[in-house]
Amino acid sequence: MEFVEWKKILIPYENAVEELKVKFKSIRSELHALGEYSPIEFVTGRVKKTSSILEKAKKLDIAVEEIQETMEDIAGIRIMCQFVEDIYTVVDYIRERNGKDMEIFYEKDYINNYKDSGYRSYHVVIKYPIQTALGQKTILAEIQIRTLAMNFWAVIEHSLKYKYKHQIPEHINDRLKKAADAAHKLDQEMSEIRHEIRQAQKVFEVRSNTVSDILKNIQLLYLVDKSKEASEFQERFNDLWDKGDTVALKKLAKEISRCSEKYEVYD
Ligand code: 0O2
Ligand code: 0O2
Repeated sequence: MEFVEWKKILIPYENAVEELKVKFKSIRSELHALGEYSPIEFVTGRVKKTSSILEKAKKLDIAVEEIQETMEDIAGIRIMCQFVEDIYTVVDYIRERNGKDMEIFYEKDYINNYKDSGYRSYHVVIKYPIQTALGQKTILAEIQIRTLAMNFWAVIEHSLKYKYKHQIPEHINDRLKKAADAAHKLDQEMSEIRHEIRQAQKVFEVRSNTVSDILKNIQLLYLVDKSKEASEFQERFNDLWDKGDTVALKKLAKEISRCSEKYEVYD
C-alpha cells in the first residue's frame, strides 16, 4: 500500500466540521436570542479516525485512492433535537441552503425506514466547498439528525458493537431491538405531549385575546359617554368570566364590537 499522508488530507475535513458546527450552533443561538424555540438542541461533529477510515474502506472494498470520493462520513456532523417534528424542520433548513453554502448529495430517511438493528436517524449527505491554502476543495460530509432518544440508543448500541467487534450475541441484539422500540415509543409520547401543550396554548391565547378586546371596548364606551351600555356589558362579562365560558365570551366580544362601531368608537 502506497504511503498516504492522511494528516494532510484530513485538514480540510477538520475545517469543514468546525465550520458546519458553527453554522448549526448559530441557528440555535440566533433563535434563542429572538426568544424563539430552537429545533436544534445540540450539535456535535468529528472527523473519522484514520484507523476507522481504513477499516471501513477494507470492509466496503474501496481502493485507498477512491476513499475521498466515496466515503461520505469522513466529516460527520450530528444534530440532536427534542422532538421528531424538529428533525424535519432542521432538514428544511438544510434544503433551504441547497445550492448556497452547501449542496445536498442525497438524503436517507432512517426514521420512516428504520434499520433492522433498530437504528433511527435522518441522514443528509452534502457536498461542502472548503477554502484551503491551495484553493477551493469540495468534500463530502454526512449530517445525522436525530432526537435525544434516538441518540441515546445509537450511542449505546455503537459502543456495544465496538466492544463485541460487531459480533453482538443474539440475546443482546434482541434486547437492543426492544430498547429501540422503547426509545421510539418515548419519542411518540413526547410528540403527543408537545401537541397537547400547543393546543392548550392556542386555546389560552384565543381566550386572553378575546378578554382583552372586550375590556378595551368597554373602556372605549365609557369614554364616549355610553356608560349605561358599558356597565351592562361589564356585568355580562363578569358573569361569563366567572363561568369560564369561552364560546359565550367570543359572542359577547362580537356584540360589543358591533356596538362600538355603531357609536363610532375607535381606538
Ligand atoms: P469509530 O472508530 O467509528 O468509533 P474527543 O473530544 O477527542 O474525546 P471527539 O473528537 O469529540 O473526541 O470525538 P467524539 O465526538 O467523541 O466522536 C467519537 C465517536 O462519537 C465517533 O466515533 C462517533 O461514533 C461519534 N460521533 C460524534 N459526533 C459524530 C458525528 O457528528 N457523526 C458521526 N458519524 N459520529 C459522531 P468515530 O470517530 O466514528 O470512530
Ligand atoms: P461510525 O463509527 O459512526 O462512523 P450501510 O451500508 O447501510 O450499513 P452506510 O452506507 O455506510 O451503511 O451508511 P449509513 O447506513 O447511512 O450509515 C452511516 C452511519 O450511520 C454509520 O457510520 C453510523 O454512524 C450510523 N449508523 C447506521 N446504522 C447504524 C446502526 O445500526 N447503529 C448505530 N449506532 N449507528 C448506525 P459508520 O461508519 O457505520 O459508523
